[in-house]
Amino acid sequence: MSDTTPSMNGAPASEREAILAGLANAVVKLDPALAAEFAQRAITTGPDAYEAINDGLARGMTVVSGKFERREYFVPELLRAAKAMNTGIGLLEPHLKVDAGMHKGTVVIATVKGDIHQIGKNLVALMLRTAGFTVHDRGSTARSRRS
Ligand code: B12
Repeated sequence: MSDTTPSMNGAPASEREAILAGLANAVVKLDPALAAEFAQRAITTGPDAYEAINDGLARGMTVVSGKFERREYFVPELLRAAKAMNTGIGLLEPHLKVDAGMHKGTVVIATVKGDIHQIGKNLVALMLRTAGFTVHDRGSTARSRRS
């Protein structure tokens, strides 16, 4: 594919790749302002919001995970990476294409009490909503059983 070949979303392939790389890089560089800048560029020119989240921001978080495991990043860096990721998602979310077809079902989702990880859970909830499911998100303090 040449540098100026249009992608499926309108933007040239090189521009699309640059935006996806920019989103990933913003998370790796722990930079919410950069994440916002590239999210805005995605909204204006493509790739679409789903791709921008999955192939951009989430790809960056995979790199961050590797750095955490190699002890190059620690919890404070993870928090800043999460902030960058959430900033990008917040801007992109209203632009996700929602499947307005048949109601597919209802899902209850949560992170169990004691575990504060919620980026993956939030992402899954977002994707289920855009796919036509009703999602009850119980947040990140849900008890694992009724007391
Ligand atoms: C970011 C992060 C954090 C952030 C979380 C910010 C937030 N608000 O969510 C912060 C800094 C708070 C954090 C804290 C801690 N963390 Co942490 N964290 C991570 C890290 C680097 C990335 C997780 C992430 O968001 N990934 C991006 C998302 C998009 O991917 P994902 O979570 O995998 O989700 C995808 C799939 O798993 C799946 N999925 C997820 N949920 C669901 C639900 C359903 C229903 C379905 C179908 C699919 C699905 O779909 C998602 C989208 O593709 C991982 C490393 C890793 N390898 O995962 C460690 C990791 C999860 N953390 C870990 C640890 C140990 C901790 C701490 C205990 C560290 C400490 N010493 O304090 C604390 C936990 C405190 C607590 N009480 O919970 C360990 C967990 C080990 C374990 N198995 O128990 C990991 C694996 C790192 C490691 N290798 O040691 N962490």
